[in-house]
Amino acid sequence: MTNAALASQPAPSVKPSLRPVLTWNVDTVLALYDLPFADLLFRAQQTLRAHFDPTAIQRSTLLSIKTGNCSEDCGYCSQSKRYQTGLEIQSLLSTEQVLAAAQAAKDQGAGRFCMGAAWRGPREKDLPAVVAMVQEVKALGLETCVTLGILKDGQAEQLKAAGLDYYNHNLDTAPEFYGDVVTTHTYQDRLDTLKKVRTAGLKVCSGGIVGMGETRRHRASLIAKLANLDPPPESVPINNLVPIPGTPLASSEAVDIFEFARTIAAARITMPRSYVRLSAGREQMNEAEQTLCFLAGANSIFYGDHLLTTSNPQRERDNALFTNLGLHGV
Ligand code: SAM
Ligand code: DTB
Ligand code: SF4
Repeated sequence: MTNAALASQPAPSVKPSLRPVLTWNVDTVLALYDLPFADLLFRAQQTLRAHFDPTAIQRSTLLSIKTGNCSEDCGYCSQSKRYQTGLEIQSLLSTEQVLAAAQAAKDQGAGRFCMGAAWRGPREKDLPAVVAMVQEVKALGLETCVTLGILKDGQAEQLKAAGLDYYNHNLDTAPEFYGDVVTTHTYQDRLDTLKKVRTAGLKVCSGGIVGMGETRRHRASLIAKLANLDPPPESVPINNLVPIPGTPLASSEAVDIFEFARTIAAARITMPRSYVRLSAGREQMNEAEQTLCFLAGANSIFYGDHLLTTSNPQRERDNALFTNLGLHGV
């Protein structure tokens, strides 16, 4: 599609049911990236405003429930046992420890609590403990999310029965670049897990990482892949690589903030009803850079001082930024 054709697409005032159904492909997403920056942000804002209160930012708090010693070789990750990252390994936390962290997250205003485990995927014997965590966190009145890796048949159903709302499983990058970053599992493995999650009736959280040495075309390809999931993920985390010393991607060149914001805008426009989360890497951005991402259509963040193994902006800093921008957390 040409830029002119893109620009002449129906305005969001057209009723959703009357809008033409678009199947995105790499070239149509690339055409978004190629728009003049202000045109791209304008379209992203139109899309956001057609579907969301633009002043409301969804907040999820993360907790690593099992840290490090992971069998996989994801080139960006501090938790792979193949890389010397100096990470302190932590076996599965107790339900009480998780519950205390969830209660604190709720008291501090988070709406969703996301529990992450450094597993290729959970073993059958791991699941009952996670099921108990989900049940108890849910009983606090929080939305629940877990990210446990590749699922086997039946596991998504067990999590759904426990009261799980979301399963996070990122496609992370373009299918054609994935093998440059991870060799111990495949893109198809990840797509298969997303299918299982959907079939079990869970909501999907899936996004990716920018800044792993991929090209713009790869970024567009990731966005097209996410947007063409049927239905698209309800939640789309866009992570900016946090370079971890000791990993193969430790010295990846940072992507400039405008390219990162273009990726957020492309996610917003292609997945109009999804929450697009400005995710890892926010600590490395100043207030103006984060604001650019909100203007590009991000309407969700990780809230709390820690991600999984790296740090996130202090809550007070986020609260001050929200006040300054007239945003409110939900
Ligand atoms: N082991 C599970 C898996 O791989 O799906 C769940 C945990 S894994 C740490 C969750 C996600 O965190 C990854 O898919 C990746 O998108 C993100 N992530 C991990 N390390 C990162 C880093 N250094 N910078 C940015 N994002 C990162
Ligand atoms: C996601 O897309 N980002 C979060 C969450 N889903 C699990 C994880 C970010 C991890 C950043 C690096 C770390 O703290 O280890
Ligand atoms: Fe393991 Fe997940 Fe890290 Fe890959 S991203 S090494 S699967 S924890």
